[in-house]
Amino acid sequence: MNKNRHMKYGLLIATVLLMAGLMLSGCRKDTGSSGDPNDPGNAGISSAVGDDKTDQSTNNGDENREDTSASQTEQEDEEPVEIIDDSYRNYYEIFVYSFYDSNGDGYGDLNGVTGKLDYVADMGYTGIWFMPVHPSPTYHKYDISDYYGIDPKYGTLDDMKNLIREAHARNIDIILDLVVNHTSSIHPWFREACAEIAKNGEPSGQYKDYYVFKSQYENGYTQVGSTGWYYESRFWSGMPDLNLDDPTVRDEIRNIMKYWFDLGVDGFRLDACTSYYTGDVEKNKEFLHWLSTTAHELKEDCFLVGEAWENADPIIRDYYDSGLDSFFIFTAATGEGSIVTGPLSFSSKSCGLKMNDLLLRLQTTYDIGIPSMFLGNHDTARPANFLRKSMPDRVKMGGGILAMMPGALFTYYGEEIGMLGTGDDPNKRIAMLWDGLDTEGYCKKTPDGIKVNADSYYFDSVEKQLADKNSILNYYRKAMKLRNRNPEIARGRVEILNGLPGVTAGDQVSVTRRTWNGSDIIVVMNLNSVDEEKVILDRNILGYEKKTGELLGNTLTSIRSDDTAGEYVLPPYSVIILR
Ligand SMILES: [Ca+2]
Ligand SMILES: [Ca+2]
Repeated sequence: MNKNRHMKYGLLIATVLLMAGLMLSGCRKDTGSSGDPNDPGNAGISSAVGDDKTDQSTNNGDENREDTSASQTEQEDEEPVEIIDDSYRNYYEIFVYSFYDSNGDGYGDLNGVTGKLDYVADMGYTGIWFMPVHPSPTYHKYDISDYYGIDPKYGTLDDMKNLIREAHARNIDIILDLVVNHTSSIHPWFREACAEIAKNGEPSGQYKDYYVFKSQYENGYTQVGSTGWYYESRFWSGMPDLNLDDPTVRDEIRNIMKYWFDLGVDGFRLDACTSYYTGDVEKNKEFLHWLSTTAHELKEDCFLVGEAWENADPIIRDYYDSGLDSFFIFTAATGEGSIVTGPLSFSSKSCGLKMNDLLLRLQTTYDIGIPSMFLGNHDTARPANFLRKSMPDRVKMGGGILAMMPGALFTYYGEEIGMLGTGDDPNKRIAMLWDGLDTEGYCKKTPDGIKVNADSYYFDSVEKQLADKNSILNYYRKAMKLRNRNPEIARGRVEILNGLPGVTAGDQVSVTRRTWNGSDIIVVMNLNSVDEEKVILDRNILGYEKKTGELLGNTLTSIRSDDTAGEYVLPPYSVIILR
């Protein structure tokens, strides 16, 4: 192992023992085995789910040759893992509103999150990104009316302080959404500025330069009452754009960051950072540079990640010149992104090579910063939608690919149980299914009052999936822990091994070396959705000892491995780590 000086011990032994007990509680029917006949994913492609009608013998006919190290790997999964105190973390994105209701008023709240921190930690997450928690007139709270407060539905400032303390005690960093492209239209700054215009017929007073007022209508502007003035409001009238050129506004933003850093917050996710100056990349970069410099002066090791929703790699690459720690890699995420169209493509016969292409492109393109990898978030369709709910192994492999990516990783709450959500935003933000629709903690007040019922959840609850070894949840849990146990994955240089001497592997298989801090591992991924793949890796040439970890899309299959001969037979959608 490496000798990183900043390592700390992570997990709670009690939780580990509890989980070990749950894992042994038996194999239940696969949570996703009820295939959807209407799903096009079922046409022509055999989904390798653990359903009775799926013949596992085609993948793995010989139970006797089952890998004897499998039980050993399972034990290793449960061992406490050292969490490195840096920004290459597994972040879990939480929408507090829909997460866990601790006081029964129907809304999720901060104390509900605190009560679930053991769950978050046990899943292998080492950071949380909170969507806005501040007072706001909307359910989603992306229009903030007080940057220093906590929305009363979510709790109090003391609840937040307690949550931060409890999270840090579990080695979980906290990052907050920093929404400074705009405020709410009910923010006192904006109300005061508008009152001055109504009174004096033109912008005046203390807040006249906080927003962008014009005396002529332009696209993206809204009229101030019945005056002859208009304010910039790129998203909608309830979100007036701040004037980020104004030094006083910058002072306000600095004060907001300082306030939350002083309370223990570890960083920020920067909302809508390409809209700071609409259509002006250079000015956006200048502001991001200021923001980054200011934040790191306040807290040297803070983590800032920008939401630059761009579909072209060169533009995001360009944004890294601002010096910001990280940006979300939208080009890899969603149903149209390069993860789904590359290594998870149905039509390609070289998904392994496509995985390698993606890894190399990330490395050369984002060498100067941390790529923040994700599949979906609160603004996109959920991964179980675009990876196809009828193919749970593919849904799992999406998480497996994420877990094998360099950089920081983000999972949107509910993704780990395959929750669905597409179309209008509220559908993408429904309540976490802990147990049932009437059990403790379920958030009954739905976003914007949309109708949610049992059909809104295709896969089982957290409770049921915890007890099912073959569930999406237990796959994610194992994937996150594998990532934590092998820090080379998030932080290491990638070297493609396919085609090199000593490597025999088909094009559906990705074989890469990851090197970091004087230590290296080999990651082998079978991205063939239907067939097993045999891989031969010469130990003398490649310099590894043995298989130390694995991820199976279907736990009813198994990996056949012979470390001495360097021969491994990987079932569809499986991953092994050699060290
Ligand atoms: Ca509540
Ligand atoms: Ca703006």
